[in-house]
Amino acid sequence: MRYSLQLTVAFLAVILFASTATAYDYTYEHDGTVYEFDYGYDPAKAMPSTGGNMYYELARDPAYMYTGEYAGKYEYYFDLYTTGGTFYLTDIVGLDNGKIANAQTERPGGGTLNTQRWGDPNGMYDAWPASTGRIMDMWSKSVNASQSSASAFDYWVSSYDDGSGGWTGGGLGYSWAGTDNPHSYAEYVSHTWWPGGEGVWKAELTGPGQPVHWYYTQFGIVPAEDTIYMPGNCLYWAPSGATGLVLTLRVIYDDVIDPDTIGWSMNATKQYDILGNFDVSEPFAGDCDLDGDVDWADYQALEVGFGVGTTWAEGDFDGDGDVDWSDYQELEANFGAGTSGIGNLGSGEPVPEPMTLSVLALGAAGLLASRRKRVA
Ligand SMILES: [Ca+2]
Ligand SMILES: [Ca+2]
Ligand SMILES: [Ca+2]
Ligand SMILES: [Ca+2]
Repeated sequence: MRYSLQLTVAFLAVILFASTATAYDYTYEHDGTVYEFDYGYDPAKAMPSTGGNMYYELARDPAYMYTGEYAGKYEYYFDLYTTGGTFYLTDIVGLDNGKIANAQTERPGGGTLNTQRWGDPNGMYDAWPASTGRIMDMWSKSVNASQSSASAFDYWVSSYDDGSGGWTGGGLGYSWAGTDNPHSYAEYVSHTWWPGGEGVWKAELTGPGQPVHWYYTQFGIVPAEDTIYMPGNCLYWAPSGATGLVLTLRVIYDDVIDPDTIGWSMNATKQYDILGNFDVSEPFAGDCDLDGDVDWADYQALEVGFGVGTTWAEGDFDGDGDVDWSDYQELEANFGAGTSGIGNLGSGEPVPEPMTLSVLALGAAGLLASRRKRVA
């Protein structure tokens, strides 16, 4: 029985691998043409519908967060590439900024978060509206060397090049450690025209009707939707021909993001598409081994992890760092789901199997009792 189960799992794994292996990471359809792309730099991705001389792309497929402080949410990495063009700032538009979990909305040092002001000859910073927040996980190769302006604008905080060729971060209550940029420092291109070598300043959150940036104000741009904007002073004067990866932005979002509802631009409206595969494989609670079903093998994994496990694979489906009765109940509720076929994530109806479930319940109850005894 056990042997045949392993055989079956192995067989299904082979099928799964074979059926999902494709030559490209994702496809992009526009005006009836289907493009096939891999993640990364490719000048062919820069087209009118994606920005012309630059483009935004996911760094990789989005991921469901199984554990940790963002358990139950979704992780997206947005990359900005340039093919040699220049720009002043960029926006990602159409997200609900209230659903961005890795945003800082209060200034750790007190007071309100300053906005990304520049070109204000009178220093009337107080006249500018406060920022509604900023995203804490952002990488670019350069950083503004001017600490006075950095603190004035509240942006000396994102992950940045510390001058020694690596990443650093910190400040204002934020610790960079633990983030997971899929790129290395060496993958980013430098934009160092501006004295001090500023790169991208920060990812600031603003709401509808809040033209917080000097550029917006000068040109009468008023965002109609929630916006993440990334001013990049030197990017505007980027050396002609500079190409490659400019910045990466990590967004932890409460929901799955529909790519049709978002876009990027330089004027706070959805001008261009964001490339990438936005599909998220969200597992059944109970699917310890992430093979698309909730079955006996998953139960056994939970059994081993019961009372001691801390990860999804060990049975922590609710992401609270333990494997206990509530996790077991989630498995029980989904037991049998997905057994009709691998790759049917999200479509499987739980299959009632009273005999098996009662056995499971007895087993879990027994476990619980024995552990209570041990504690007592
Ligand atoms: Ca499973
Ligand atoms: Ca299975
Ligand atoms: Ca748990
Ligand atoms: Ca618990």
